[in-house]
This record gives sequence, C-alpha cells and structure tokens, in this order.
Amino acid sequence: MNNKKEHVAVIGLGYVGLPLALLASRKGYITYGIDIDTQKVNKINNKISPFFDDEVQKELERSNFTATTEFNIIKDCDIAIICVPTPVNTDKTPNLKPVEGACISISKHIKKGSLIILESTVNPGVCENMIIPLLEENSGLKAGVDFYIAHCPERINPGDNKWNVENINRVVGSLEKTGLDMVYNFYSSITTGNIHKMNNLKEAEAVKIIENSFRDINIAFINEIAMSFSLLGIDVVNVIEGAKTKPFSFLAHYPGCGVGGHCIPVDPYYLIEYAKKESGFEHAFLSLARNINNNMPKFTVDLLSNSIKEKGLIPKDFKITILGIAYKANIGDFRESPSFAIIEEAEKQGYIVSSFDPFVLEKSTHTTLEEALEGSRAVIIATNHTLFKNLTPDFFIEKNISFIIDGRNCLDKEKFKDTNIIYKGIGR
Ligand code: SAJ
Repeated sequence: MNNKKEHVAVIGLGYVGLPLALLASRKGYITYGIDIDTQKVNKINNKISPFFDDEVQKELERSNFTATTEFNIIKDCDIAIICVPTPVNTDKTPNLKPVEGACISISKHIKKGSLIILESTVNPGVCENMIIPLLEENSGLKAGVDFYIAHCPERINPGDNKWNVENINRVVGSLEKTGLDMVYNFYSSITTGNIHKMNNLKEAEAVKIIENSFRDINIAFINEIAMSFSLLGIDVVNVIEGAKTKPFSFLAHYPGCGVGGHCIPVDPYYLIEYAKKESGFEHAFLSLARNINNNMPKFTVDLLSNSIKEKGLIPKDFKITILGIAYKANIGDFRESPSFAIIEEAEKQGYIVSSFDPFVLEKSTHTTLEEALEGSRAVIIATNHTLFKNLTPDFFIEKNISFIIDGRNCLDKEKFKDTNIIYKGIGR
C-alpha cells in the first residue's frame, strides 16, 4: 500500500495501461491517466471501458480514477508509466512512433527525482538508444541522476481469468541501482506477483521478446506438423493429447488458421530487425516461424477450395461466412487478427464473403449469425468463441451449410461424421 500518496501517471489507456492505472489507484496512488484519444478519455471519465473487458468495466465503475489528454500533470508525478502500443509497420519493421511521441510529451514536464517506467514491449536497446536520449534532450535532465528510468514489460493476457495485472509475476530492469529499487518497490506495492530484478535494461527488454518469440515458434512448429499430418491423414489434435501425457519437456500448443494479437505476431520482428541492424545476425528460425504462421490463413482458405473442387465446385460466386474476427476467444480485440487475412485471401480466390463476430460487430458484415449465414454454403471458423464452439451439426444443416473449415479445431469432428457436411479442421 502506498502511504506517501505518491502521484502516478499512466500514459496510454488501452488493454495494458487502463488496468494498470485502475490498480495503482485502488492501491492508494493518486493516479492520472493520459491518452491522446479524446473519445477514449471521455468514455473513461464517463466510467465506460473503451474496450470489452468485464473486470475493467467493474473496476472503472468503483474507481475515482480520471483521465485526461493533458501531459502537464506529469510535473506533479513521482512515477510516469508508458503503456502505448508498439506495433509493426506494413513492412514488419518496428513502429516506435507512439513511444517516441509519449517520451517527447513527458520530457517537457519531468519532475526531478521522478521515475519513468516503460511497460510497452520493445527490443533490447530501445530504452538506452532512444528513450533516454529523448527524455534527456527535451528536459535538460540526466537519466539515473536527475530522474530514473526503468523497464517492466507488460504481461497482460486479454481474456485470461487466472492471470491479471495484480497477480502476474513481473521482471524489472533499470539503468542503475536507485532506479531498480524504485521500480521494484512500486510493483511490489501494487502487485502480489514476484518481482524479478534483471541486471540491466537490455535484459528486461529481452525477457518479453523471448517469451513471445518462444510462443510464436511453438505455434509455428505445431502448425507445420498440422499441415503435414493433414496430408498423412493423422489427427494432430489427438496426437497432441497423447504427447501431453508426458509430464515433462512437452508444452502443448495448437494449430490454427493464424496468429493474431498485439504481441505474438509482432514481438519477434522487433528482435529480428534489431539483431540484423545491430550485429548483422539473421534470426532465420524466428523469421521462418513468422512465415509459417503468416501462411496459415491461406492454408485455411485452400482447405476449403480443395474441398469444394472435389465436389466439382469453384470459388467464383460461392458464398461463404467467416465466423470470428477477434484474434482469440471471447474478447473483442482484433489487432493483427488472421481473420482479415482469411477474408482477403477468400475474396482473392473469388468467394463472396460475409462475416460475423459477436464481440466485433463493427468489423462484421452482419450483426447477427443468422443474417451472416444467409445464402452461405460454407463456413470458416476463425475464432473459437464459445458461441461458435456450441454450434451443432443440426444448426449447420438447417442453414444449408455443406462445408465447414474449423480454423480453431473447436468443433467435435466426430459429430459431423454421419452428416453430409464436409468437415475439415487444421491438421485433422
Ligand atoms: N494461438 C495458436 N495456437 C496456440 C496458441 C495461440 O494458434 O497454441 C494463436 C491464438 O489463436 C491467437 C494468437 O496465437 O490468434 C495469440 O494467442 P495468445 O494465446 O498467445 O494470446 P495473446 O496474444 O494475448 O498472448 C498473450 C501474451 N501475453 C503477453 O504478451 C503479456 C503471451 O505472452 C502469452 O503467452 C499469452 O497471452 C498466453 O499464454 O495466453
């Protein structure tokens, strides 16, 4: 608990920053939220979460937390935490513009002795080579002397009912000991998770990048196995269940129609680009994994095209429905979602495409499942929302669906065996 009523500013009020700001506020810090998006700020001040998250909505309703677009409150803050997005550009190079903008806006108001924390995911070297110079140039202050800098990579897992901003373990790194102790004490005061001290900023930056690169290569591994097994007639999901019986050295990942989200398909590129530029090292394995995962939307659409061609049909003017826009189950986040690549590939092959996602109506072609399925002969399930997992063969038969490509292997394929519906999963 914070007894000194320190002032904390959180810059960037999205999936990472808003839960963190609400937690700091609940733990006794005088907390300000800053975001450049006026609409988002107004929603928050009207106690409406700007994204679909029950916990955040509840916390917002009981919090006296306020948001603003003004950065000058930083001058009163003991701690400022940068939680802005770190996406990639269309050419997959890191886009650090949001971080750069936040640093420039903060630097004009840095309070002497304050701590600046970066939570946004970045490759090793960004804190020392970009953030510190930006903060120093525009403030005339010296990092590690006049103010302190630290990195604590975010570990938000949207839709996770077990791990959240309050209980997840964290790693922290800083330029020097005072900053490290300050960032350790701050996270120890607001979270129940273990706080692990790294030796320097680069190590803290590297932890998050390898965590998510590890996940991306594991998903790519099982996607490659799935593509191979679909040709060999082996059910990869059953094989994974078998492999899981080994209680060590096997970590189950599951094949799917692609890898979405603001982390997994993005973070490896930050390391690939940094290593190439900084040392000339080529991360061949990380790049191959990215290519395999980026190809899964096309593999998924080709599964459908091969299935209909076996029936003498062609994609041209063939109506299909994509179920799911969000990048993972039961949330509304559609950043980097493979659904968009699936839709693009399907239209390129000549299909007439409708789509429906109850969590992302604004990106769906229709606002109800029934309307989206009207006239369709095939369905591609791209997101394993509970609503879609519970759909039965009878439901699809009643909607005259003849082909189902289950991009998340979320339906029970055995139930379709005795029907005229052609069911294909990814690797099964
Ligand atoms: N996916 C697969 N197969 C899998 C797992 C995921 O195809 O076996 C796909 C999902 O459908 C989704 C994408 O990959 O499109 C990413 O899924 P994710 O479960 O990794 O979800 P994220 O992006 O929310 O990842 C977060 C990350 N958390 C942080 O970066 C702080 C990641 O580090 C976590 O490992 C992950 O949650 C998690 O474990 O749930």
